[in-house]
This record gives sequence, structure tokens and C-alpha cells, in this order.
Amino acid sequence: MKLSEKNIGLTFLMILFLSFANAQDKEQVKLVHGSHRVGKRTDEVMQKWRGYGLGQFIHWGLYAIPGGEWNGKQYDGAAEWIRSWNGIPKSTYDSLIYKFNPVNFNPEEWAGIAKNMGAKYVTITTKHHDGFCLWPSKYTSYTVAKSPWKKDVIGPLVDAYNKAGIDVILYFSIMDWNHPGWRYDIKTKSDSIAFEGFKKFTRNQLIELLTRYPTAKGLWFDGTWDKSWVKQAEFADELETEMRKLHPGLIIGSRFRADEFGKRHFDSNHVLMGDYEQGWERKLPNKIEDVHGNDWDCVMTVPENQWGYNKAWKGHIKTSNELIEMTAKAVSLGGNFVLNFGPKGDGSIRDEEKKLAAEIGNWMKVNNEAIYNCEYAGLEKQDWGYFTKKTGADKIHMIVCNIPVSGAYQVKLPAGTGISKAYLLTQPDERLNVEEIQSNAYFVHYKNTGADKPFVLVIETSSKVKGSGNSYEKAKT
Ligand code: JFZ
Repeated sequence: MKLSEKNIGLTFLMILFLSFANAQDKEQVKLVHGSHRVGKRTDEVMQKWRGYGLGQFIHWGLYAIPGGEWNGKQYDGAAEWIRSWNGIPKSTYDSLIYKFNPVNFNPEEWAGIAKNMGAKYVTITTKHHDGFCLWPSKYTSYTVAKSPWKKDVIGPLVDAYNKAGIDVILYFSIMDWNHPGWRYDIKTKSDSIAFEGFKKFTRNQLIELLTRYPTAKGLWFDGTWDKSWVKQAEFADELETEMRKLHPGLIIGSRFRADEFGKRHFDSNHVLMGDYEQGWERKLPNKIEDVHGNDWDCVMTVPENQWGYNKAWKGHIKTSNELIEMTAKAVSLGGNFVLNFGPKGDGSIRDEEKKLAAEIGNWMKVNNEAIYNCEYAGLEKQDWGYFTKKTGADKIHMIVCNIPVSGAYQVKLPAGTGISKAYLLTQPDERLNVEEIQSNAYFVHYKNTGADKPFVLVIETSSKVKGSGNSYEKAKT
């Protein structure tokens, strides 16, 4: 064979291979327990969720009593994981139930702190990995009912938050270190029998929670990564269907069930499982492509990785300005920002958290227009901060986190759109000077060098009259 013929042959083979690979690419895996929806939910409950902007997370349970310390020694991991520490016998940890007596617990005060911060929803741990239930579950004795406190904690919290106008999401850990039937994996017949019992227990508890607290808007699942649970595609899918039927509008994130190939968050066809992506834990997306057109929220701790109360916060402690910036960034990319609180064992909230909530709240009181009911603005990110667009309006907020020394804030708009008005959110009657600097690019001029917190500029946009403004020649390159 001559070289050229060989080349043709190779090219032919290559084309054959590429078209095969391409067909393979597009081929969908047949799934019974994959995602049951493509694209976002459009109902009112979800629209409301989408507009929350800012939320609160509460991690509270028996782990708040040791607060990250045992016999004078500091545990290295997250305080709510202290039971998994070799330094503590499990039975000793479990007997903390006899010390659960939060005499300073005041649900109205908690709700007041969240409301003042500007939170529109709260996610509360009903049961964390240790298995201790903050509601008097009928299905285990490891609950508040058997503690010196005796009373339900979840009910009063749901009522107090709802009264404050804050929606409640119930956090529930599937992994349960206290239940005798729970396993990391199922390897033997006896594991399988034990885990079947655990599955019934899990279902009963979830139905119990939804029945007891019907105003809850959703469930926030956790502890679903172990092999034992990942193998339960059919059971989890059926349970999800049952819960959605019992509670129309229920919001469930992507951290609940796996498909029949064990894929979590996104099924084997890369479609989101659940109503929003629950993978943004202590991190934020950087660009809109990172969220793949899905709903999402980011859950964030104040120190590095402590959710439950830890007496000795270590590492960098975030400031209110950082947390405000994170909220702005989350909303600018179409998500919600959820800040965690870890109340103490006696039921009080630590001063550092109260102070941060108050500072964020002071900012939110002035600037919440740029956070609530806002969405991704579709504009190119600029160095001064974050754009958020009021949903359903031609109003764009510019949340300024880095002040340009020039006092000139760059904005690029789509062709055919112009700026009809620009002003400081707090001074709507004073127009700011807008200068067109290139085709579809503008400077909003605002001199301010003294701000010690982010502030908000507003631009109202409208379609541009053709031929108006300057015409700019493109460079020939
Ligand atoms: C889990 C819990 O283990 C932790 O105690 C806390 O409740 C937190 C909100 O959730 O921790 C996780 C779960 C998932 C990831 C990281 C930590 N993850 O997906 O990167």
C-alpha cells in the first residue's frame, strides 16, 4: 500500500471512530431511578425559595455540650463529629442525653436574631449523625423526650421562625450512629437484615417529621454518601415520591438519593437529582457556567469547618464584610447564601455570632433590595463587585465590594440596551453621571473613598433608540 492510500485508510477509520464516539456521547443511559425532571421547578414554593437570597443554618444537638472539648483535650475535627473521636467511648457520648437541659433556649430569640440578620429561611438539624432527635420521635428513645429537657425543640422553633416570617427547612442525617441497624456498607446477610430495619425506621421518622411540622418547606439531607445508602436507589426513590405526595411543594436538594448506578447529586446522564444543587458547601461558584443552569445554595461556616458549637474557634474567622460579599456573590450567580450558627449546649447563641448577625442585618436593612428576589443579571463580571438583577424588572444592582480609585464603575450591556438612570440605592433622587465609553460599555461615575462596607449602585436599563449615543469604530486587526 502506498503512503497516501494508507493515509486515506487511516482517515476513514478515524472518521468512523469519531462518529461512533459521538453517538456514544449522546446516548442516554436508561434509568428508572435517575432524575425525574430536566430543568428548574417553576411552582410558587420554588420561586419563593429562589428569591430568599439569605438564609440561616442551625446545627444544634448533644455535641454542643462538649463544644469540641473532652476531658480538657481539644478535638481536631468538626465539633459535631466529636462522637467519632477515638478519645471518647461511644456510650459515654450517647449518655450526654442525660445532660441535655438547655435552660437558656429561647426559640423567639433565635428567630429574632435570624430576622434581624435578614434571613428568609432557616435550615435546622432535627437529627445529626449522632442520631439524637430534637423532636420526640416515636421510633427511638434517643430523643429530647428522654433528656432532662423533656420537651420538643423543633416544634417551638418552627413556630417561632414562622411567626417571624422565616421559612423552615428540616435538616435530617440519614447516617445514624446511634441506630443498631445502620451500617456503612452491607456485606453480609445480617447487615442486610439490620439495614432493612433501619430503612423502615428512616421512612417512619421522615413521615413523622413531615406530619408533625407541615409548614416546613423542605428537607435538607445529609450523611447519604455511605455505600449502604448509595445502594438504595429504588427505596430512596419511592420514599421521595411518597414524601412529595404527602407534602406537595416539598423542596429536596441533590443530597438525598443515588441512581441505580450509585451516582449522587447528578444522575448517570448528568441531570441534577432533586430540586437544587446541594454541593456548594463552604465554597462558592466563580462563574455562571459552574452552576449548569440549576438552582443552588451555599452553606457556610463562620470559622473554617465547625458547624456545631465549638468553644475554641480556630483558623480564620470570617468578618461580616466577607460574609456580605459572599451573599452578594451567591445571589449574583443565582444562588442563596446560608450562614451557619452553632448554639451552645445551654441554648444560648454565642456573642460572636450575634455580633455578625447584627452587622449583616444592619447592611441588609439598607441594601436588601439588591439581595431579595434577585437573579443572575447576565452581564460580564466587573472588578468592583457583583451584579444582581431584580427578577421581572429592568433594574440592576451593582454591589460594590472593591472601590475603584477613579470613581468610574464599568458596566457592559447587551447591544440595544442602554442605561436610563443610575443612582445610589440610598439616594434614588440623585442621578449619577453615566458615560458611554465604547459600544455597549459605560462608566457610572461615583466618587466615594470612605466606605467601610459594600454599597449598592442601581442602574435602570431600557432598550436604546437606534442611532442615539456615540458610534465607536472597531479596531481593524
Ligand atoms: C456534612 C456533615 O458531616 C457536617 O457535620 C455538617 O452537618 C455539614 C453541613 O454537612 O459535612 C459535609 C458534607 C458534604 C461535604 C462536606 C462536608 N461535601 O460534599 O463536600
